[in-house]
Amino acid sequence: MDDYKITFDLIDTDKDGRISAEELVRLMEVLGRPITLDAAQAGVDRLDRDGDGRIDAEELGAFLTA
Ligand SMILES: [Ca+2]
Ligand SMILES: [Ca+2]
Repeated sequence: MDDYKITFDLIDTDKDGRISAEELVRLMEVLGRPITLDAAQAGVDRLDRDGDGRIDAEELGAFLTA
């Protein structure tokens, strides 16, 4: 399994195969760097390539391996 998929599974807490802005907020809280939902949504939008408003494993991989 690729490293980014392990990372993805850690972030995707509801296991629906997509990282939502809410999950990003939770991740940053865990990392001790809390962000607002608006900031998380902006981050999701930046990585989102197919325009569904969420990050899938491929989109995260494209970001991490860029
Ligand atoms: Ca999810
Ligand atoms: Ca997407």
